[in-house]
Order: sequence, then structure tokens, then C-alpha cells
Amino acid sequence: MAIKRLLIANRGEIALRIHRAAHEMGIETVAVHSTADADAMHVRLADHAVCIGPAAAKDSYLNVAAIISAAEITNADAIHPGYGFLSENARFAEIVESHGIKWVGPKPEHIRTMGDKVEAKRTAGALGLPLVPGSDGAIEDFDVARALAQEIGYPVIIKAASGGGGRGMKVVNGPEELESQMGQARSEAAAAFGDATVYMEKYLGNPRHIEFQVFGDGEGNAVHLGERDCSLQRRHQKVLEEAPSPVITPEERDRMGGIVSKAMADMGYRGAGTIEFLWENGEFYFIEMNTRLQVEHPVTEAITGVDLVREQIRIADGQPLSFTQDAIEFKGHAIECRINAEDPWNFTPSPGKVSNYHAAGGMNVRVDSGLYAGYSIPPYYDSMIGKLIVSGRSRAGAIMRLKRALGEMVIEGPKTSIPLHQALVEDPEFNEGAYTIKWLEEWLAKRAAKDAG
Ligand code: MV4
Repeated sequence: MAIKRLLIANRGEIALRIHRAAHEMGIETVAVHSTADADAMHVRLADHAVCIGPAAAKDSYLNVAAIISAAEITNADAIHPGYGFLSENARFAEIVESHGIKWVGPKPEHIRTMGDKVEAKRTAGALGLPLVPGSDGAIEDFDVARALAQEIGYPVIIKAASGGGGRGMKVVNGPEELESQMGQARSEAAAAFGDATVYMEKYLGNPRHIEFQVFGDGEGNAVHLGERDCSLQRRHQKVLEEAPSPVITPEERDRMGGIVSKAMADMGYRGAGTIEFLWENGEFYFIEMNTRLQVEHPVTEAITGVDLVREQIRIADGQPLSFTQDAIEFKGHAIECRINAEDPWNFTPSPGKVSNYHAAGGMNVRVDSGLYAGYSIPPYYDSMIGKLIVSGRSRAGAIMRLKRALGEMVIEGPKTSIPLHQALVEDPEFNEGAYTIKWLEEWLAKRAAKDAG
């Protein structure tokens, strides 16, 4: 039976994004919301809305029983989790499916495998993806760890198997630091994730973060939609993303794209996924796989013309992929700026009432946001309040358009990261595309020093 009514288990801009794709497919939507989000745009737009609990996410957007109840009460026949919250919770995916509700996401077993970073690496390696040199699985013993570190060469990095997104990592510069760093990594992992399992990798000093978008039908067919460069980040929070990466040639894209799509086909992957690599000296090294739609998916949409959310919903509905690899052309260049309600220079959150709002527009400009004049940004959730996505025929053209569009944005009341983006797009190194994962934090430190002096 085809999906008729989709429950969106999320809030903010991504809930709107999913609602829009569903409506274009003739599918009704059900919003769920906390008491703090009663006036949110995702609630206003949806066909039906259910309050699922108090402001704290653990009592609402993470409340499995309340969300399943909302789906049952409204007769929703599918659930889309968006990103964050329950999107990579394999148990939730199983519970959804066991209620006869379609899960707009990967098979629960694949969510579980990729959530364990040791299992993810083992799986990726077996599927032929290039790995960072390191331990073959978890490491427990200091002597084994020391011997391995000697073999691969310092510096090495210790990572938590249940970590990800940068949490629970320790760099080890030499043998004298090994026991203390590994011990700390283990106890921090135990405290943060309830799992002390760690593994070791060669530490790459100055890589780029490049990720490939993949799609599978769950039956052995898979495609890739090219890469995104997400190197511009601060404290593991991405700030600006672009597609294609300024450093990847069409030949390299085809070669790596072929490797990742073959891997996804071989594992029988279903739905949207992102394969994350570190890239250094022309080489790709797999680090993690995200089994969800990502915040930065619009830059891929802009250069391929594929509606990623529509594709997700089609696959969950048992339909085949709507395109073949041959049909995908990468056209032009797209850049996304994440707009956060925070001080642009010290990053302290800035929630509160939006007294005036106007979104940029014009050719090849997209604003995904739930903001409106009079809306009060609640203090309980992530500070990202919108995304500005622009595209152009070339990277330079996209940057020109980005400057124009940033200048048109009006968000009065809370502080936002727009001034940060306006400074960033003027930087000569940014304009050359000459940046790595360390670049933005160093740029911010230099600016802060100059302002102080
Ligand atoms: C690394 C690394 C250097 N060498 N692994 C951070 C998040 C997590 N997904 C993996 N991370 C890293 N793993 C090795 N072997 C450096 C990072 C890293 C990073 C990676 C991607 C984007 C931003 C980053 C910022 C700091 C460190």
C-alpha cells in the first residue's frame, strides 16, 4: 500500500523540508511538537499536529512511545525521522517497522552496524573502501597498542567505538603519552557512551573532510550523487559546506563514487547515506558512515537536480530508484551557509523573538528555514535556525551570488552567524578553496587576536 500520510518526527527547517517533499508527492503530513514548539512553522504547515510532550527533547522529540502513539492516533503509515533526534536509533527503526509503519530510513541492522565505529570500519574495509591505517578492531591491551602505534608511526589517535562526531577522541604524540591518553579515552568513552571500547588510527595532521552521498534500494542497486566538502567547521560543528569539493577532479569523483556505490550495492543498503572520508595528499580514508539525511543535502540537490527527500520516501514506499547512475550529471557549484541564532564571534546562543524577517531570493537562491516575523526561537534546541543555499555555474559565480544573498537576509532580534559568513566569503584563501579541517578555527583565532590588538 502506497504511503498516504507521513509523520515527521522532527522540528525546524528539516521538518519543513520533509513536509514540502511529501506534499509534492500528494502525501499528507503529521507534525509532532513539544509544548515549546506549538507556534513553530512546521506545526502550522502540516495537515495534522500532535503535541508529544514538554520542551526537553528527551520528553518529546526523543520520546519513542509518544511518537508511536501519535502515528497510531493519526493513522500515519510512515515515519521520517529527519536528522539528529531518533534518526540513527536502530531500536526506534525496529519499533516503527514492528508497528506496521514504514520507516523512511535504512534497514535497522545497517543503522546499528554503522553506529558502532569499529563495526563500521570492519564492514567498510570488507566492502573495499580505503581505511585509515590502524587497529583491526578494538584495542584493550597497552602492550598491543604500543606495538601497533610503533608499527603505524606516531602521532596516532584513539577513538571511542560508540563515539562519532568528534566526541571521545585523543591524539597520542609518542609512546610516553600512550597509556594516559588511551586510559583517558576509555574512561571518557565509558562515561559519555556507556561503552569503553576504543580503537586506534594513524592521526592525519591536516586533512579535508569530504563525504559522498549514496542511495540504495535495499535490493542490491545503489548510486552515488558525488561529494560534499565539509571541512569548514568549528568544534565539530559544520559552518559552510559546498559541492563539488574544490579539490576533487571529475575523474576522482567517478572513481571514488564507483567504489562507494558498489559497496552500498553489495551490502544491500536502503535509502540515503553519507560516507565520510578524510582526504589528505590526494588519498581518501574512510572514517564513518551516517545512515540518515544530512543537514547539507541541499548542495547535492543543487548540482544534481535530484530531490533527496522525495527519493527517500519513494524507496521507503518500495519503489525503485528514480534514476540510474548514467542519468546523473554534476552541474555547476553550490554552497550552503548554516545560519545559527548565536553570537557570530563568540558563538554563545542567542534565542528569543525575531522582530523582523526577510529571506533572500532570486535566481539559484534557496532559504530553508522555519523563521517568520514574530516567531520566538526557543532556547531548548540546536541553534541552527536556517540554511542559505546558493548555486552558480562556477565556484566563483556561486560565491558572488552568496555575497549578494547574505546581504539580502534580514533577521532582527537574535544575533546570527550571518556576519561570520559575510567575513568568510571575503577571505582570499576561502576564495581559492584552500582550506582544511583546521583552517576555520585558525582563521577565527587570527581574527580574535587582531581585534584584541
Ligand atoms: C580523525 C582525524 C585525524 N586522523 N581521524 C573528527 C570527527 C570524527 N568524525 C572524526 N574526526 C577526526 N578523525 C584520524 N585518523 C581528525 C578528525 C577531525 C575532524 C574530522 C572531520 C571534520 C572535522 C574534524 C575536526 C577535528 C578533527
